[in-house]
This record gives sequence, C-alpha cells and structure tokens, in this order.
Amino acid sequence: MSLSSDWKTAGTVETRHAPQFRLQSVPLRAVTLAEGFWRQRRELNTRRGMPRFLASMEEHGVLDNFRYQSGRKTGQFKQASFISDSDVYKWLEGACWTLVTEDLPELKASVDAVIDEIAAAQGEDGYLATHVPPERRWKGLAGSHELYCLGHLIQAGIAHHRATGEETLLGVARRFADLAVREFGPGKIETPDGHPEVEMALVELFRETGEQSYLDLAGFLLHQQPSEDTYPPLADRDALVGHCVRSGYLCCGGADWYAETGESGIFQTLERLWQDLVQGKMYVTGGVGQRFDGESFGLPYELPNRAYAETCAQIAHAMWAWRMLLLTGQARFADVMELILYNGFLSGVSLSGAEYFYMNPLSAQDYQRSPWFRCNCCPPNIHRTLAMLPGYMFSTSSEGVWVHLYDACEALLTMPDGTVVRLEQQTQYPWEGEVELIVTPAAEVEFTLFLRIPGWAEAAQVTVNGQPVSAAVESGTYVELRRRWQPGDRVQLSLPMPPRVVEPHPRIAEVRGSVALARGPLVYCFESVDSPAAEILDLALAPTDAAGGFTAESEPELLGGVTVLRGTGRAVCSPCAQLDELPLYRSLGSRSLPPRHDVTALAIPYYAWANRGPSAMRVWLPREV
Ligand code: FUB
Ligand code: ZN
Repeated sequence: MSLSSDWKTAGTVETRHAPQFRLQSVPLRAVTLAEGFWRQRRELNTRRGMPRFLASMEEHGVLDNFRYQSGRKTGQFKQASFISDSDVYKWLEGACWTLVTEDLPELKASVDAVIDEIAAAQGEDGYLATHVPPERRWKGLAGSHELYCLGHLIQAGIAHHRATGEETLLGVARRFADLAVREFGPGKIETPDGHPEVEMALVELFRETGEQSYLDLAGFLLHQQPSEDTYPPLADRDALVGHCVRSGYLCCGGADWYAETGESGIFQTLERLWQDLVQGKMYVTGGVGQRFDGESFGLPYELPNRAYAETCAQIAHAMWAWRMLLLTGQARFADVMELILYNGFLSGVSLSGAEYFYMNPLSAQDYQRSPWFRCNCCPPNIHRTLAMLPGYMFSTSSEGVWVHLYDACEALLTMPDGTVVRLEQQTQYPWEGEVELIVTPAAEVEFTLFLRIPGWAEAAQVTVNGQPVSAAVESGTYVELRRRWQPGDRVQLSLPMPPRVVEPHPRIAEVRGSVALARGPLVYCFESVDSPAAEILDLALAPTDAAGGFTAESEPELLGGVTVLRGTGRAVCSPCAQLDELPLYRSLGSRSLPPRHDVTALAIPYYAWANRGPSAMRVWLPREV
C-alpha cells in the first residue's frame, strides 16, 4: 500500500498536497490542551461519553450486527437501523482521534476489539453493511445509507491510521471503497447514496493513499443528481435546500473536491450557499435546521424558536466552515465555526458528558438529553468532534502561523518551510477575553503570526512585549503580526467581553421585537430554574443600551463553572392569576394588562441549559421598553 501522507504529521484533514488550500491543518498531536475550557470537555468525552456509548452499543446489539454477519454469533438483528454501522465507525473515529493525543491502553484495546469484529464481518468482495440483505445490495440507495456508512468507515480507518500507523481498519475501508470504485461511475451505477458523506471521505482516502480512483469517484458522485432527490447536484444549487446534515456533508465534499481540483464553479456554489446560510438560515446559536419535516432547511428568515437544529447539522456546518477557512484564510468562517462549537454544538451534550440532544431548540419546556436514541447519529458525532477539536485551533501557511481559537494550550507548529515554533496560550477564554501567547521559535526567525479578532469583539487590542502593534486590529479579521520573532516574545491580546444585547433581523418574524444576550463567543439563555420571580413565559427585558444593564459574574460552583449575566428583567406578572383570566385574543385596548414589575433576570450560557432537571428555557425574550 503506498501512502501519500505521513500519518504522524497529517491533520484531521490532510491539506499538504491540495493546491487550493491556503492554510495547512496541523496534526492533533501538535496541540496539547492545558487546564481550560475544552480540555475539561474532551476529557469527559474520553472518560465518560465514549465508554458509556460503547457499552450501550453492545447492550443494544449494534456490535452484534457485525457478529451475525461474520458468523461469530447466531441470532436476530437487535437494532436493524440503517445507520447503526456508522454509529460504530463514528465512535471509532472519535476514539482514534483521542488516541492521537493520549496513551490509553484500555481505549486502544476496545478499538482493537471493535475493529476485529468489523474486519471479520466484511464480505469477500469488500462489501460491508450489516443492515442490507444480499439481495438488496445497492438496490435502495435513496435510503439505504450504504455509501454513507462507507464514508464513516473510511474516516474511521484514516483516523485509526493517523493515530497508530496501523492499517487494519484502513484496509477494511479500502476494500469496500475499491468495490464502490468498481461498481459506481459512468455506465455503472450512476445514482449516489441519498445521504452524502462518502464524497469527503473518498477525497480524504485519496489524500491518505494517493489512489486517484477514490478522488475520481468522489468527483463523479458530487456531480450526480442525488438518489431519488428532487434537488439538483451541488454545482447547480442556488440555495440551501433539503436535509441539513446531507447538505452540510455535501458542501464539505464539494470544498474538499475544490481543494484538490480547483473546479471554480464548485467554489462559487459554496460561496453562494454560505451566504444563504449566514444571511437567512442560521440560528443565533449557530444552529442549523429550521424544519422538523424532512430535518430540512426552510425559507430565508424562517427561524422558529422550536428549531430542529439537529446536533449533526451543526457539526456538518462546522466541518464545512473549517474547510472554507482552510481554503480562504478568512475569519468569517472561523467566526461561524466558533459560534457553532460553543453554542449549537456544545448544547448537544450534557455537562456530565454522556447524555445528548438530538434537537437543539431555542425555546423549550421540560426538554431533556438522552444517553441513547433509536436513530443515534448525534452522540458519536459529538464524540469525534470533541476528539478532533484541538486540530481546529491553529493552522500554518507559507506566511506563518494562524490562531483561530483561543483556549489554554501549548502547540508545536511546523510551517511548510520546516520552521518550528512553540506557541503557548494562557487564557481563561471564553470567560475572559485576555489571551497571552508566548512565541518560541528555535531561533530568531521572521514570520507572520495571524491572530483572529472575532467578529463580536469591539475595541480589541494587541501588544507585543508590552508595545502596541502597528498592524490593523479589526473585528472579523486576522491581525497580521509580521516580525522577526525571538524565543519568549509575548503577545497580549485583549478582547473586551461586555454582555451584548443582540437584535434579530426584522424579517425573522417569530422573534421580531425580541432580544437575546451574548458575551464573547457564548450565547446566553434564560432557564425557569433561575427565574423564580417570574414564569419564563412572562419574562421580558428592557435593555436601554448595548449591554442591556447586565453584568457578568463568575459562578465557579454553578453548572461546572460559568459566567452568568445578571440584570433586571420585567415580569409581565407574578403571580399570574390575572393573566390566566385574560382571553387568548382580545380587541386592541379592550382590557388593560396587569402592571409590569422589575425582577432579577439571570442568564446562563445556552450550552449549559437542561442540566438541572426539567425546566423551561428561552434564548429570545420580548423587549419591553
Ligand atoms: O440519515 C442519517 C442520519 O440520521 C442523518 O444525518 C440524521 O439527520 C438522521 O436522520
Ligand atoms: Zn444526528
């Protein structure tokens, strides 16, 4: 097997040989998280989330499906879900990305055991889908998810190889991919899987192996009309349509294809679709998924609070944002990636690390996370995303090194010309906006340090060794610090984080006249458990300025340690007997409302809601001046 990438130095996306990537991803092993925000979550993922989910997969028979296939066990399928094979693959991918940075013999043993079951289940010709009976092979591609599962198998195989250098799972994935290469293409099977995913995986497999036929198949599938779908191929789409996860993964595949081939039409499409996303179809939390029906996009500005916003859709769009960032080096993509990671994505997992949301609404009543779903796509998607998250923090390029995300960590970054620089980040981000970076090249060397100034950050300041910099420091861009760096140079970045009152676009009818709170990268919400003086339904805000009179207060004992926003809200009533008597609809001015009165309003980070038992939650509150 000739491998084109050096497994130890490849990132989660191998960028080094793709001509259109402006930035290079860095290997996960180059980044060590210190005591900070993401390390805590990644450790919970490793020690709680993934082990429990593996046990649940065993309990629910998901792994038995492979044993029935290999003949190691006789019995009936316990969970014949059309995606449960992919749950195992995504779990494996998460476990393997974790093993890149940590030596965990128990986890490694579990990975080996699961791979052994998978390998034994593979057919002689390479086919592997435990839920598809032989006579149905490739027959129901609109819904069968055969190529979708192959995509996740490939990604797990690559993660396993990049973690360990071993080729067992990669070999299984290649045998199935080779079968797909033999059976799909012009004059062969021409309809792709109804659920895109395999496209980006095939491009990555090309990067991993140097085998051109994988790239060719990815390109062929990308340009075909999706199976039994009314939507056109990616290149012909003017707007985001259909199932959000499918669309997000398709865009990832398109970005990867463009990175390799430079097919400009695809990039123009991606730009068009991106604008459609950020100008009309994304929630303030970074959530994606407006409609329950078909788990799909809706119209621009159709953003009901009851939001579907499937966790996988957020993940798919963060993955797309990451690829657009690598292609362009533009901060607007990193801004969306950050927004998703801290909010719409992170709300998908409990503070205990082992219960999950499938949907992430912006307003809810008695909604709870669950450790297991019949359709289980989201939990292992969370596992792999948290495992690969350190890889999203930095990039390199011929110009220098890039810092996209802020968190306490240390990174050893190698630029394309071989220059190595150690970067240490000291920060309490996202709770505080002060970030200190200690830059340590082996010897004095000139390069540019690109620091992201988030779009939300007003009046950011940067100093190097205590001196203000002359470079432009503008929100929504990267400040470019070009100089001859000496070992131990210190960069101080200050991102002021006052509470922010956010107003929606007036066309978002459901929240017209409402406001939400944010601070730094975090979106906040109001939970009924914190609002004893007023029903959450009866709470309004009366902000008079950009900070709305709210102050940020650190609460180390609350919700694993958070900064809350405390201010004055306006209760429509409390107690609400008078409101209970009010008719549902009335003629304007016919009845006077009970007098409003001020109450203390406390907002918590959105990601942390639903961790204190059932409660009601709202992100947007009416604005009453
Ligand atoms: O169809 C596979 C996965 O199941 C999708 O990505 C999710 O939306 C769920 O429907
Ligand atoms: Zn999902």
